[in-house]
Amino acid sequence: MVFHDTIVAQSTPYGRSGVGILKISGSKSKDIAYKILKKIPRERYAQYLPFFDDTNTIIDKGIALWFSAPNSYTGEDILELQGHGNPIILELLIKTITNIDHVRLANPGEFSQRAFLNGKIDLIQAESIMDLIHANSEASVKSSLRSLEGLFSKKINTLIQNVTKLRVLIETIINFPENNIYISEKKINKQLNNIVKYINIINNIASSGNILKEGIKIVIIGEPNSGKSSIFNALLLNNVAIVTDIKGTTRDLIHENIDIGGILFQITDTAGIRPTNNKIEILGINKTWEQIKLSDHILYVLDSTIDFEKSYQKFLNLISKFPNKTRITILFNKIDLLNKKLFMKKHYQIKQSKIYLSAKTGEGMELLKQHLQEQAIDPNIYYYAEPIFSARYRHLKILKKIKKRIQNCKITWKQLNNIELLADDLRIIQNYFNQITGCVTSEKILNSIFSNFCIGK
Ligand SMILES: Nc1nc2c(ncn2[C@@H]2O[C@H](COP(=O)(O)OP(=O)(O)OP(=O)(O)O)[C@@H](O)[C@H]2O)c(=O)[nH]1
Ligand SMILES: [Mg+2]
Repeated sequence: MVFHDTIVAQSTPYGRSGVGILKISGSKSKDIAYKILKKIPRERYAQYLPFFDDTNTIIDKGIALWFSAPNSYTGEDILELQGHGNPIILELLIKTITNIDHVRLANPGEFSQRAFLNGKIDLIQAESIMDLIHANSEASVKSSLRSLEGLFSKKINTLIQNVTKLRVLIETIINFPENNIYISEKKINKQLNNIVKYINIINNIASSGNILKEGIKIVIIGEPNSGKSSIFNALLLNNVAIVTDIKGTTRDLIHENIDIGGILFQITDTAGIRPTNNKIEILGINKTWEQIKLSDHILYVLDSTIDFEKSYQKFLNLISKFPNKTRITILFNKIDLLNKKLFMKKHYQIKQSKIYLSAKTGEGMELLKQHLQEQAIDPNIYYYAEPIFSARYRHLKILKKIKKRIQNCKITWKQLNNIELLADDLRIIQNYFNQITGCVTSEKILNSIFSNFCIGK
């Protein structure tokens, strides 16, 4: 695909930095190279050259890289200039470059859009690049990279191949009845079942990719004054939540993201759960319950100075209302106020994981972080096992639709045994797959995806 305009953008973040990179893509890249560098750099070699402005004055010196079409990221001629990260110099360079006719600043995501439209990357890979730019923890970055290598595409393609095989067989039966090809009902059912099974596997793995991007949801709950907000602040190393000795201080939910050992967590501080007539507090407690339902892991805080039997009984009463599979850890807070060893003896009957800590002195806080990390990489809990790749909600939504459609198609097939209807269903299912891989996709979807990109990508 040939684009009329040549585009330029700064790939590095704005502001002063060690290196500032400009990326140029399009048919005018050669003219730009002659103007700025007085030559076209040797292809795929890093060359140290002076950069000239409109008045032929040297404004910077740096590395220039040249990639000829079609062997470049976008499939077009690409020039990359790596100069000093000085905003004034970079702006002057951009001004010099855009003074050439049909050269303009790139829109967000336009480089990747061109790469996609020129068949250099598929839609899944394009979306992964966006994930990569926005990924905010180390593990998320790795997950996005995996998708970029096309792992998700590979799995989806295997699935498409299975659907296509079945489709081809069925279309052949319909269109060439003289060939007398026969396929048993049982065999068709088996193939449809296999497709559903494969979708389930992809869904499980893809969901873990989303967990990574969003952060594993941790909610801190417990009785008023047990020290929930203090623990929340200690985890974040920041006094985000208000702490007082007045019961019912926290009313609203407070969410913060935190990176522990490369894994992203979303931690939420909540209103203490207790019977109350205070209208605002009741609203806060309702919100706490809503958050509990959304969470992957509940941290239940107990004040160690309060009679254990009583507070543990309260905890046991609440636990029956928690969602089934949610992980629970009891945090015995304020251990700075008592003799820990004597205190721990009483807890042999506790089945849940427990940690002794003091938000005040910091004792046990590292242990808590380690614990959160360990739980997060337990494959039985978060399906965090290899291979993880990042999948957008759109993919998951389409997979859901496909699964539903296949289930319906199985029912219709069983009831009516109509091979034409089955062929129709399979065609629709294949179209859904195309929405994932981007073979057929409306311009509207495309534009909305690429407009989420950063400029310079
Ligand atoms: N000695 C000691 N005091 C603590 C500790 N953690 C919290 N406190 C004190 O306990 C009181 C309540 O702390 P908060 O963190 O506000 O408790 P909370 O559970 O968020 O309370 P609500 O928001 O009212 O539900 C404050 O006076 C804190 O200073 C601790 O580890 N040791
Ligand atoms: Mg609080």
